[in-house]
Amino acid sequence: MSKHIEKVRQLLADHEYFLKQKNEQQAESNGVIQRYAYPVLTRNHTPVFWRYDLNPETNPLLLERQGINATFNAGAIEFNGQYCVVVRVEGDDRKSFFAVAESENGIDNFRFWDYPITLPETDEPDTNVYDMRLTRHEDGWIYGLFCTERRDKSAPEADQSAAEAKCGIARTKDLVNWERLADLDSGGSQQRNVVLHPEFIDGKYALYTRPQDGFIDAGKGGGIGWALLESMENAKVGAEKIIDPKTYHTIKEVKNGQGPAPIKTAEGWLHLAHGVRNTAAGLRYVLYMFMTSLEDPSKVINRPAGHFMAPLDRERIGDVSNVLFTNGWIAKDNGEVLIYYASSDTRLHVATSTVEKLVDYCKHTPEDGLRSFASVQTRNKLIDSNLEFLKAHGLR
Ligand code: M1P
Repeated sequence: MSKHIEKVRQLLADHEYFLKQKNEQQAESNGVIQRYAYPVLTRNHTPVFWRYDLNPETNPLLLERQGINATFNAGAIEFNGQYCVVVRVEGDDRKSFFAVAESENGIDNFRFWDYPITLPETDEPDTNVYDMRLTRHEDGWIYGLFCTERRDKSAPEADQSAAEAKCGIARTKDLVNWERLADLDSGGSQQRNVVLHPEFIDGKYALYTRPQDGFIDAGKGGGIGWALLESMENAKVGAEKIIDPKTYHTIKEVKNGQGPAPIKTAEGWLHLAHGVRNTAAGLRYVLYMFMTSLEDPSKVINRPAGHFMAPLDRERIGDVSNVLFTNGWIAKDNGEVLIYYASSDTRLHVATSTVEKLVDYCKHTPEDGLRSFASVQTRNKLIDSNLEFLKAHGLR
């Protein structure tokens, strides 16, 4: 027995040592964002007591019993003075669930709360739930909108992979107790990446949607949509318009989706999103930004071309390689922004920036000219102006 207790003590001590490791800024930065050397959450951050049976009678060999495969795509919120992320945790059984992890600085030493979130089900149980977007709405609730996935009932028995995606809705005041509301009724379309806007618009709730014809394929759908709703209870999408469409030969040619809820700034709403393109090696997911008008958040006012962040180095490899995905960021009172992004459906990272830099990035990065010739013209303008500057200052 004492030998077993000693082994458990060692397991806990090793884990504690690992959780206390400090993160470091990466040397390289483009000035807009600062990446960090280590992911903020990996499967190894999950508590030992989620994975091992510590009882010597039922597990004398002290083997891991219920492994965790990945910790990724996380919603984020400042809560009770802590930086909290609601993480998509995926067990070895391939089921995802939500769990809160918190950190004092948002950069390192994230710790999971003792229990994952017990998310109530609706009358039609979810097979899998993932990618929660958190919105602190002006109605006083914190909403979590997420994807609920179930088998496509119309698929033949031989097809055990056809699925249907809907937007699940839950709300909370404390991140512990969640009230589950009816799934979003979006007519015939499949929905992932649905995000609640934090303010009422004309007295209504406003959603960023992503209608698709199929589970993976956008079909005739796709693009980031906008819909106004009377209520979040029995929420139903009526009129829906696409405000940011998928576009040929761009980083969002196949599909795109709103990331976290937008951040309000003096110059407009800042949006972070993901765009997907096709390659010979499969789909490539990158992050991009845009801004919408304060008066009308469905009107895009700035469209910087191309990706804001793309998978780099070790980020490129994982369960679904070549993927960056985000559904959480936190704007601090001092203007700093913590961007939580996941790489390759495996682990969660943080990058830092500021509202000032992100607005500058959105306003001053040229739009996509949609042709190589236009891209060269845009770059030549920059080169002309820079060469003039360098000559004028005797630097060339
Ligand atoms: O595997 C990459 C991503 O694929 C999906 O994103 P989208 O809805 O745009 O297709 C989601 O399943 C997401 O969780 C995942 O990271």
